Amino acid sequence: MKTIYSEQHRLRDAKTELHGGQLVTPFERPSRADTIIKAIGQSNLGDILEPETFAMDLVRAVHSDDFIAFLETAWQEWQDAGFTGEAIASSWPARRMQSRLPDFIDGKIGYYALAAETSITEGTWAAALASKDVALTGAKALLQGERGIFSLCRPPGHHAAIDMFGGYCFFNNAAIAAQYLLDQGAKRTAILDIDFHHGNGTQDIFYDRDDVLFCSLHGDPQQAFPYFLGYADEVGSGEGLGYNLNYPMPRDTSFAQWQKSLSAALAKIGAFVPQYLIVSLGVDTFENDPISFFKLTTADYFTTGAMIAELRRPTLFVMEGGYDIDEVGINVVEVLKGFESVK
Ligand code: Q9C
Ligand code: ZN
Repeated sequence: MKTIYSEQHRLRDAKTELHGGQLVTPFERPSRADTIIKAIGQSNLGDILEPETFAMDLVRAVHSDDFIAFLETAWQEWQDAGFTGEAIASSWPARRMQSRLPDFIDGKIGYYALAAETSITEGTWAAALASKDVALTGAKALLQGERGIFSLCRPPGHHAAIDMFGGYCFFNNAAIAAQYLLDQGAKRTAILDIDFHHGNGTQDIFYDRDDVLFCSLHGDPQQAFPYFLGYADEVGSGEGLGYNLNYPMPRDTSFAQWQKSLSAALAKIGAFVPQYLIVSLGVDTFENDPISFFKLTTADYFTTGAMIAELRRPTLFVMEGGYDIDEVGINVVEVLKGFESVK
């Protein structure tokens, strides 16, 4: 299996994340990709290729124009306002207030942020652009007949909604790839999100559509970020009714329990008969992940990859979360090796 990877991810190197009332070094940091690419290199999985550059139209197919324009200039506007720290939202259109877009950057960032932990910094825009190219290059390889591809996206994407960033995400790489596959002639694409966190952004983008089946396995929103979406009764709307499936699970969920949700999701995806499968691949379900609460072990990731391969669909793995820097690489490689083990 080929890996698509860009060094441009390094441009996303925020110094601050608001965590527990303190500004800490972000969990989503460049060394995550270093560990993953090193493990890929040592694994003999296959070649590591640079992405092509794709047109912004493909981003506009998923995100609103005003949101994209905001991301492009947010850091410059923050600096022009005289702020000396990284750009962090601190005011929101909360209940019974107006969702009207302010002019001033401190207000604008609150309008477009879904949470405060993710700061916008100097190279964020450039890194986010490269990350979507990594995803799209992987999708193009599927169109050209590859059976499995790994897009080592960083920054991640599944929390990014039509017009919101947050949860370490700016552009929704998996959603952009899915829309591209449809635009290139696919009738149906499924997205399986196995990151620990609910893929609220992907759900938002495809909620009223029946051409993308979205299935997300994640920590119960009563206990886990993003808190305000991801319940099992969110099943899609309009034509999309029945095409959004959430599998929230409690604290300390073991692989035996998690695997039942995975089997259920895979059965739904199989019945949908998608031309392509995109996996939002987070390994923050790992037992030692510093910000999550499931109990998967390294061996479980191989089994997970093999189960996904049993669908026998051309599959694009898009990197999302996973914050145990020492183990994130091996855990990703195990998923991909498990996938490759099924002939
Ligand atoms: N400060 C992804 O895995 N809440 N994003 C963090 C610790 C946000 C996770 C709590 C977690 C976002 C792609
Ligand atoms: Zn996550």
